[in-house]
Amino acid sequence: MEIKIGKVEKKLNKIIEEEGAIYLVLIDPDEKNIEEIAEKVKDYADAIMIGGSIGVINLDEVTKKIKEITKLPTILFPGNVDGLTQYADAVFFMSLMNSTNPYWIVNAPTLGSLTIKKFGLEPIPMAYLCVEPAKRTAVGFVGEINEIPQRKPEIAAMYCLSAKYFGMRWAYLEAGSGAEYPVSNEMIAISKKLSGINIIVGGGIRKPEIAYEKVLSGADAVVTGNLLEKDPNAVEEMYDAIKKAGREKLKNQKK
Ligand code: 1GP
Repeated sequence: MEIKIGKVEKKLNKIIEEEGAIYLVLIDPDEKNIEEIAEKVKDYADAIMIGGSIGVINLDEVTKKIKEITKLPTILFPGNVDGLTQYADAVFFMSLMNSTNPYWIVNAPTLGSLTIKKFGLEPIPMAYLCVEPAKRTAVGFVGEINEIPQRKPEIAAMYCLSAKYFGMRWAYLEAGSGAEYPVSNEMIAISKKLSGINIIVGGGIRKPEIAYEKVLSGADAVVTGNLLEKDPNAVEEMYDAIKKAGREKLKNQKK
């Protein structure tokens, strides 16, 4: 039987093809100013990710509220099996491949799989890879990671290739929410080149010029979380930088 790609993933792929990159805004359901963020980002983000590493409360209500404000696709980014709601459109079906605990690699997604089916959520298969300095952030602690060192970009690239061979269509290079520095351009470039799958980059991206560099290096998607929690207006400049870099990347590819 042929594996079908769902509506949300198709839409994201189309934007990547036409605009060179997508901008994903991560909303932590525990944040206080969710309505303000959703209102502000609705004209800029390509999709909204909903999730957090340290437990979730009111996920149903938060997701419903976001959907009332914006028509953007909502993609769950579950920190554990409790990060699922029937009110979202899709879910990153992810394996934290470089965890030291099999729970995060395969058990959590397996325990969540029946709920995903029952809720009718579109699963988007993704390798979740935690890169230095993620160990010093919540995801590194909770996910018990074997951190990929920044000076060994080929290790991240190898994981992305492995993800592709496992049939995953996306890999997320994660430096951790609030990271002091993001994933390096070199790591992004080599990961994209070796695997060819969609590369998402996030963690510690706070400036438009940094997002711009990440896209030009080969990122297909940039995620910001903290930035907009502090200043929802920052979405505009971030969006402009990502789309500008996307256009340049497409031009370079044609040369
Ligand atoms: C976390 O990569 C995301 O999973 C976002 O990180 O909060 O640092 O933008 P920031």
